[in-house]
Amino acid sequence: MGAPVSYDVVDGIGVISIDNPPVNALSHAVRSGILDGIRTAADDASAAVVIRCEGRTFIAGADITEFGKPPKDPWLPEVVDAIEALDKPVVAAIHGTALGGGFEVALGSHYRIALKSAKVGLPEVKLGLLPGAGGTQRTPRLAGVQAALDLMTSGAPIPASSAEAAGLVDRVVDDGLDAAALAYARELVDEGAACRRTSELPPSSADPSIFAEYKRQLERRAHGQLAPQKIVDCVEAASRLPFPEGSIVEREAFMACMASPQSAGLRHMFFAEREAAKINGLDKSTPLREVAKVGVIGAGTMGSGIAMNFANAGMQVYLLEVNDDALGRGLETIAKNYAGGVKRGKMSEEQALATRERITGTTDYADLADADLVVEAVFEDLGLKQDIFERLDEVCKPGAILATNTSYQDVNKIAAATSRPADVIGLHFFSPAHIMKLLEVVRGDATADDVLATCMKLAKAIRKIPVVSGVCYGFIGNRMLQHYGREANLCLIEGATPETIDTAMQQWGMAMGPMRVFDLAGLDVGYKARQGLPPEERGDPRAFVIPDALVEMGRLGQKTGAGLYTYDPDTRDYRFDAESLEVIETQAKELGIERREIDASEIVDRLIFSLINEGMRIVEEGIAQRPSDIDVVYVYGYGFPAWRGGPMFYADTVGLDEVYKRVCEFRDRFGEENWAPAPLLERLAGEGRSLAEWASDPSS
Ligand code: T1G
Repeated sequence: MGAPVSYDVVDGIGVISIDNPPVNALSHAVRSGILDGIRTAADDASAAVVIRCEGRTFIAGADITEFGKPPKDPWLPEVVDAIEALDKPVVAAIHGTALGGGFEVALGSHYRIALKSAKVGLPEVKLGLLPGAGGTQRTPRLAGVQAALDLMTSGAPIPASSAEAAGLVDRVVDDGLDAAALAYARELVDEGAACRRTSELPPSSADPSIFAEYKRQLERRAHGQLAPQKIVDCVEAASRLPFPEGSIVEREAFMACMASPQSAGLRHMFFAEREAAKINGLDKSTPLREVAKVGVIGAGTMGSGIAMNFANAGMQVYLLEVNDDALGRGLETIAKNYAGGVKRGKMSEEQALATRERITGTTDYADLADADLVVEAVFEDLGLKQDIFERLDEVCKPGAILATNTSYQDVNKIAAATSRPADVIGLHFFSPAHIMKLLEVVRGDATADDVLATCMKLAKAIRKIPVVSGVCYGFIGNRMLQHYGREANLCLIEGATPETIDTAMQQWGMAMGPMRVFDLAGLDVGYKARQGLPPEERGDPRAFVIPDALVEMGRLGQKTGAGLYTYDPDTRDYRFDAESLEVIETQAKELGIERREIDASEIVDRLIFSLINEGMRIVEEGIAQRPSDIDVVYVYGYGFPAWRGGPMFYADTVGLDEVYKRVCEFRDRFGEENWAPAPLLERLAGEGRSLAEWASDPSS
């Protein structure tokens, strides 16, 4: 492959073209190539310069694959400063998504022209970083302090029109970007336009109090995260210091973020999410099945949300229920969800209507005859699911993919109810199904490769993040959640309160403490599952007598206004009340448990290390393809803090020897049944190896 950057002179205009697929990332070769182009332009007869990109997007940022390796000159700030210092007008021509260092290249240019369909952004914060090539100093000078803070701390891209309104882009064209950029450069030359250097603008004035207030908001919105706070410091410097001094503040802040474990975790998650979409051993050229018409069986909360996902992706959906009443309730839920989306500005009324109209309700299986995919989403009863799949086997056309949304049931047993087990797969959505990003794609023993590959691609089409799971009770996420939940309930009966447990876990970084999660999901879910089991199969009573007692008092959780907490019906504010404490203390007494003080570090270690220990088993059994898949499951499905990189990455951060030591301590204190160290954990700890190292060669 040739050099990723070329330089030509077109009608007297120097053109620097970058061609570094897939996203024109600023690799060392690209940085060098741009600098060479600028140096060439400085000495040739060109009157101005255009910087443009081949492929689907303008530069999408620094090359993340180079992070953590020894930096190689030229650094990006040097390249951006050279662009800005050129003594002839430089125009950046933006299409696709100009992100991070890519947008900083554009900001170092003197003028910016963008396609209407283009977006610009500074998403470094999503990697635990901040714009490190002048972005924190140039953005406020062009768009003002507030807009700069919002752009950089959210990391969200904005459309070209908004960027133009904010002063970050000068011109927006509908199409013909290359020609428009050349014409713009020519125009600038003809009118003798100056080389407009943002670094020469004065500091962007601001009320100093804005920064402290912004930091307070971030402490809530991005609790415990370093990069957002550092971004505020950099913008504060840009409001006070000349560009060179402000750039020193930026450089120091950038290096601090780059060295942080938080950035390491977030960068790990960036690649883990993309790695999860790849299926080991599956030929990339596996032909995919066409999916245009989808059937969904069950119009309950899950089925309705699942139907919306496919309608949102432009597919025709048939939503089937057993009778008109149930169907009507489902369609009403869907209407409410779309109305909520319109109210929150997610879509227009017209878009909501057009999307809703792609969903047709029916009570007749015959309507599913030509569906390309059917997703069963009825309640968790294996027999019922098997009956439904038998029916689908009769009704659906050959080649239709038959999927179950089951959370726990054995996909192989469901597949065995049909004459076409190769067409059967699990698509485990997470509630609320039209919002949660995670999709566990459960590969049955007989699932055909093309069915699996089709579903992995379909996941991206419906804006989900797929992770392949093998068949076991609870697949990846819920299997690990059982251990996490067990330890939370044991801490509760042993002496903690819902508040101390939730506070410990939320301070550590979990989006929601386990007690609030139990109340949200409903304490009756576990209760019903246990009632269906003989007593000897229900597990350790210490782990469920409290929620069961609450259920039997009618305190099912948030949906009944009270569970472990009580909930304000209007605001949903929650508080821990005396009745709940009385239930906890009574149950402990009945089991002869002497309640004790349990500190936050014990709570955190028991809950998180129980996740890690089970995750090690899941990887060793091959239920998950790789440890990072488990990280994706937990970050996108269970509110695990992305800046800690997911449970398995976190295990390496702590060190497997330390994890193993704590697990052995808990085994010695609480017994082998719950805390037998996973064999892989024991082995790797003994060998002094990390999980990441093992994952690079699992046969080792
Ligand atoms: N570096 C290296 N590889 C990248 C990359 C990057 N910046 N962005 C994407 N890729 C790879 C990705 O791993 C995947 O590879 C392929 O491109 C397609 O990506 C100094 C320090 C641009 C919106 O954070 O947001 O600049 O799996 O599947 O869904 O201030 O990629 O095919 O082998 O995501 O169409 C700031 C990150 C960096 C942008 C396209 N920039 N990328 O989304 O495709 S830090 C970012 C994205 C920085 C400076 C700082 C998205 C996208 P593979 P994809 P997509």
